Amino acid sequence: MQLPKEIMKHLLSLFALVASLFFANHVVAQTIAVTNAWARATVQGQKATGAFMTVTSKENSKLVAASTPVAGIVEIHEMKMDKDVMKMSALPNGLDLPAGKAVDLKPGGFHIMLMDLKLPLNKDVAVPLTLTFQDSSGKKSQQVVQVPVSVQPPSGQGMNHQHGDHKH
Ligand SMILES: [Cu+2]
Repeated sequence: MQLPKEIMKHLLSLFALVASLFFANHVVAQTIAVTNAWARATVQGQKATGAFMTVTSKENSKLVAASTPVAGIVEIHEMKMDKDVMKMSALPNGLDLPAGKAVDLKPGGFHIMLMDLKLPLNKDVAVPLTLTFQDSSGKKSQQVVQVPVSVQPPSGQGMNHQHGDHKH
């Protein structure tokens, strides 16, 4: 069967359009936003510290691993009360990132533990952190985040509560 040339052209451009939309959607769907990242500065001789951030995934996903050249061991930790004692432990199955939910990694809660530090983390430098995510089909992807080092949480973090009584 031979289609007229004009129809063929239209079909081809329609096909290209559908393909590009599919591709664009696919890329957007994979997007995982990492914001407010920071790592706590260390003092002389300190071999471990924590990195914190807010992670929002558009699809159900998991943070399964992290790595950085400045630390020999990097683990995803959870801190919680156990019989009145604060304890932290590695999350064996990674950190769940439910679709559309902003998951906070912060002091006293989830955090990325940097251990066996190769050098002191001085404030005002930034360290690259490679985050490995796994989607619900098991497919892994990586994202590199530049994490600024600071003594305190960056200003604004933890103060983003909405005040309903503002009248401007
Ligand atoms: Cu820890």
